[in-house]
Amino acid sequence: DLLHASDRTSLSKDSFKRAFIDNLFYTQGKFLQVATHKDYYQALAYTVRDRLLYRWVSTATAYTGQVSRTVSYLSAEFLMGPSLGNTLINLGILDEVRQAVGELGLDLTDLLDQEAEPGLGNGGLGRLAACFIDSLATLELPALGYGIRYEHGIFYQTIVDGWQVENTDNWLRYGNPWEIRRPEWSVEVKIGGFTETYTDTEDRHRVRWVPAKTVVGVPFDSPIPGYRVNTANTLRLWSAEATQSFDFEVFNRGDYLGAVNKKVTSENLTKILYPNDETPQGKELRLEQQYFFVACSLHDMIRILKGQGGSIERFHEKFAVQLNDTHPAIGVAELMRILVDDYLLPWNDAWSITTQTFGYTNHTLLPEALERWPLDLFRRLLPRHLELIFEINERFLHDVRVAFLGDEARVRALSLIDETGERYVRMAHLATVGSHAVNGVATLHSDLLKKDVLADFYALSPQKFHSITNGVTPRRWLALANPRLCELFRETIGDGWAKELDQLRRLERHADDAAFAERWRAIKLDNKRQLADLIVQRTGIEVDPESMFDVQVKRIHEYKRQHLAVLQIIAMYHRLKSDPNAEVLPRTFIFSGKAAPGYAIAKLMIRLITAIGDVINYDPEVRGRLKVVFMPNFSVTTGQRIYPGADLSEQISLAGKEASGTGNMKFAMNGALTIGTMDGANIEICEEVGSDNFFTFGMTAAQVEERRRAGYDPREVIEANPELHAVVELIRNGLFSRGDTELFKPIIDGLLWHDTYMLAADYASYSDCQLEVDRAYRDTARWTRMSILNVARSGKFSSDRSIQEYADKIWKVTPVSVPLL
Ligand code: 26R
Repeated sequence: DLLHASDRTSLSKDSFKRAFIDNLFYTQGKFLQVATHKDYYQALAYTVRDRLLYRWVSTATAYTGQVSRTVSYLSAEFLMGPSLGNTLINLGILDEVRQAVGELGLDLTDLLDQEAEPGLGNGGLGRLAACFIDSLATLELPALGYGIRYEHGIFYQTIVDGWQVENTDNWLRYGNPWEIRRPEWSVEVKIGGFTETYTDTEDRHRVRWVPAKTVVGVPFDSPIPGYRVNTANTLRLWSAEATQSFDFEVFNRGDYLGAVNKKVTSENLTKILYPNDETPQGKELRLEQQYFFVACSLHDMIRILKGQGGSIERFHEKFAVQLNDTHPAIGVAELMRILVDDYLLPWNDAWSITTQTFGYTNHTLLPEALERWPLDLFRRLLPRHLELIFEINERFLHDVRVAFLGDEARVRALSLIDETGERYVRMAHLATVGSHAVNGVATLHSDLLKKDVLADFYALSPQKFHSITNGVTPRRWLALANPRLCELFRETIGDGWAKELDQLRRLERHADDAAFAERWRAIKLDNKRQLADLIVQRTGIEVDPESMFDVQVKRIHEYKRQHLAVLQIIAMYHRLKSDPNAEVLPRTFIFSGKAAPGYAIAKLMIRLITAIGDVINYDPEVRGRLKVVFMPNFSVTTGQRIYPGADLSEQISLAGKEASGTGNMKFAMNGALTIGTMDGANIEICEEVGSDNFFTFGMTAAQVEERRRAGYDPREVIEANPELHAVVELIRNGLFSRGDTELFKPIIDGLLWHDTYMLAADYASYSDCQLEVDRAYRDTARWTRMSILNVARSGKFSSDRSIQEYADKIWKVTPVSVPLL
């Protein structure tokens, strides 16, 4: 009763205003005359947080008495994006709060813009984790997100002279009002050292791990509110700190600098997020990070289990632990270590608990992204875990020999240890063997997993394999990002769609309504105007909102083929130059995305994009009909402004390479049409919206394989295609590099001599398809209809659907409704 109607919980406007002023005074120590926008933001954040904490405490209370299963989503990355706007949406108080701060003379949008983005992820995988915890809370499923509180997230990208420059991200600079430090739940993590055998009191042979150092993991909790439910789950991120006792020991020996140094070394552990570029080889700190957060998280789950009076034998009944790729796969060995060494469970019992606990999601087929750790490095950091992995492997390979009657080729292929050259631990194999369920993230990707990367595992245990197509949260990617479109939804079909995205189907019957189409176009145009403002502000380039906004935003990578789009843009430019009166549909090409700092070709691809922009944007003969823009520092925040303003979504990876893609879904639900290959979730988007409303081109994954088998020669293809040939020559001759014929040579040579991602093979098909796009866009009514149908049929791509599938097929968890205290 103490909580009711207080200024910390009430959602009424007046109460909110009082609380806001209160926080400005008593948490920020400021008053209206001297407060900055940052102060107002902080005061608002704390005001909203109080309302959130009320739900959080209610949720924790509801869960404590419960015997139901909890999902632990283990992910090295959570790319959350700013919290304030999303929290206002999920609590259902956005409009009231806009009014409340308005009455105090403030503009909510300005305040929302103050929040630093926690960029604790690289891209798709990290953002998926963020969408998933939003959906878990919305579906009222008990869940914890476990990850790493990096002090510096993904680097901040600027463009200098057309090149990417990386700047350190410092998201914690002004503090983070959404987190609560919980030192009382700190965990000591041991690393390094050696193992020794001993005989226990019952005369059994045991192994003891004598670690070299200890690091303390301190949890920082953030509440994750569901959409218009009382549930607020927890995101628990671990931060590394030095142990006190450890410092004193060295200090007492008089080695002050040594003590400080060791402290600094420990705290380095969670300093920085690794960009997904370098192969994992030799990245010792990365393995340490992975072990650190996994060990902390498993320890935390056991604390929770014990707190509820549960016994360790029931661990798997209390927790369903999902491994987001192989980054947390060391958890399999760690849980075995805890059960076997600390709790002295028999091996088979421990193994049964472990495999019933874990599920593993694979996110990539690219061989260079499959994690392998050199044995020496692994032994140096985790000597006991390596022994356990050997033991797991021995028992597993015994089963393999039984199943395949001594087929030693299979044994080598399946082994957890790669012994083809230098020896490695194969993390995908550890994750697969240690889990009861393995899943891909789109239908094609799951099929390819079964056919290629994990084919031998599939032959051995086909029942383990699942496919769960990714999804994105409509709360952030529609309700928050595209308020104008959502207002039209509300007037037309109500607001049930935000929780049941399939309800967007009700828009279908308006697809041929001229007045509705008119409003639809006006909204898109408004969104494009806003995007154009942002573009000029960030790049200085003026773009015409009436032109088609053709957008490709994602990490810069050869397999994603941003340079295929570049080739095509140059062809259009060439057409215009050859005939200045040529009918060229005005287009604005918008690129955005980060290249991994160590990935030279990807950085050169950015340089190529900015280079063609520098020529095309300022060529008077083009008369503004073509513009090429590279928006710096793609992030959740900029994404929220880009997707709603897009007409065309470029999803042009080589078929078989993009596991799923999730940007493709965000575009479609915001009314952009897709030009895409039959890759990842593009296939399913095309299926849902109908092939009449989707522009497909290029080889299928099967055709790619066939073509490669037949012997692929890119030069032959380029030679035979005058348009493509001309484009390659223009780049090669230095048209976009002031005559410098060396600058783009690595890209051109790659194209001519290897063309690993088969741009040449797909070029003609892509170019033809773009002409089809032009034709469709010229027919305004047709385009609008297609756009409406894309949105109306995008319901499948809600992460609520994905999470429901995980809950049913893999986790076997059911909702727990939370009463407010
Ligand atoms: C091991 C290390 C070098 C590393 C490689 C790759 C670390 C992180 C990555 C990121 C990968 C695994 C990733 O983000 N994959 C993306 O996952 C998305 C969510 O499932 C998919 O939509 C997307 O297709 C896929 O590329």
